[in-house]
Amino acid sequence: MQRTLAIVKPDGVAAGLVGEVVKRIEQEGLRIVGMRMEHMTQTKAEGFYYVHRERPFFGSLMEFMTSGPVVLMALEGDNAIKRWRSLMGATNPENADPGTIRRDMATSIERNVVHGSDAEDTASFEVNYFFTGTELM
Ligand code: 3AN
Repeated sequence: MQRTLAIVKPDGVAAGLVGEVVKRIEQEGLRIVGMRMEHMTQTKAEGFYYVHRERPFFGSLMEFMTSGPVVLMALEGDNAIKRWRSLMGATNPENADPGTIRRDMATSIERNVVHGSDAEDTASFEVNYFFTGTELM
């Protein structure tokens, strides 16, 4: 049993894609154990993407991630990290498999609709970054 963090990014929320993303998560059989909307501050976004702080796209990514509200979800299930990454598709939508969220809905490598934790240690950090124990069902 694993937990992972899912985010519908500002582009996905603005485009009205929350329902479609939630539908795909539920159809995959992943359980949503936490869910909240938040408009991230610069500080909150910088802390979340700390590992990317030296990357050339960091400033632009911060601007994008703070440009509007996101939907945060904690997902639970067997192999949840990998299953959610499979639903999402590759970071660059041009390389994402047909039928994935990013291939179907993303407009660029930056504005790619969703986020998902990529490993057990980052999943644990990311779920705890946004949810307290009592917020997880
Ligand atoms: P993923 O979200 O697939 O785990 P990461 O962790 O490598 O990808 O990147 C985090 C976020 O940074 C991506 N979701 C995307 O919004 C942005 N990003 C990654 N690579 C680039 C890039 N080359 N140019 C612009 N933005 C990028």
